[in-house]
Amino acid sequence: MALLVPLLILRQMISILQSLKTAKESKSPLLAILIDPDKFDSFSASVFVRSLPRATTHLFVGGSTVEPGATQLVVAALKSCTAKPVVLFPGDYSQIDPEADALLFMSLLSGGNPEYLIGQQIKAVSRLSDNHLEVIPTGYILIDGGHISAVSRVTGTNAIPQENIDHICDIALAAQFMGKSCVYLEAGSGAVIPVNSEIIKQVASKITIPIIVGGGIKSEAQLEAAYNAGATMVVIGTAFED
Ligand code: 1GP
Repeated sequence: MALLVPLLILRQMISILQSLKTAKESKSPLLAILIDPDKFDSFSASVFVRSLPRATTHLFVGGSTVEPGATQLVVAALKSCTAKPVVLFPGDYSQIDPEADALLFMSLLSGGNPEYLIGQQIKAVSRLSDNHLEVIPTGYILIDGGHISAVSRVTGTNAIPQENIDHICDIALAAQFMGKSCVYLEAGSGAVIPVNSEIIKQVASKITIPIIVGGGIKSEAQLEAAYNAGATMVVIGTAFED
């Protein structure tokens, strides 16, 4: 018990949500590299960690569909060779692993499928009650990235066209009013077109919670454009895999 207390304090000290808030306030944006557990070789985790871009602040783990147990193997492998925070970005509740540092507890607000608005979240509860995984309430908004994304396929929902900026802003503000701690603007993994800077800018002008942006970001210019428009964190998966 005596040892547990400092561990709990340490976990609280490195709250991921707090780091998002601090990054937003100090305008020091964050970079998360997304790992798809089905494509990751856990035996090469240390090589992977050494190859990360220097600017990497967080590791995200998850995918729209993942083999049972794969997430847990990846989290364990990463935790054994890096101190970078490991954040779950799950496609469904089966990907929740208490050994990670935090969980984006997402609700897909852009689509009308109750399973991804509240169904998966209820199923997740039994995996969350007895551990200290940091749970970050996240409004997840799927925006058209120029292709049919895995999120769209799995959830059976349509992405919002990029030109519907007012609608995207309304969803983001609704997320804030509902008590979400951050908003994730998602163009979908492998998007042809990332979330437009104007969307990020408009959303950032309406809400006060941090904005995470991901999907199709491949170049330094796109990364900088997202940061300059108001993204607190950018998530890159495919470009780093490639
Ligand atoms: C997907 O936003 C993430 O959920 C990352 O997308 O793989 O296109 O970088 P990419």
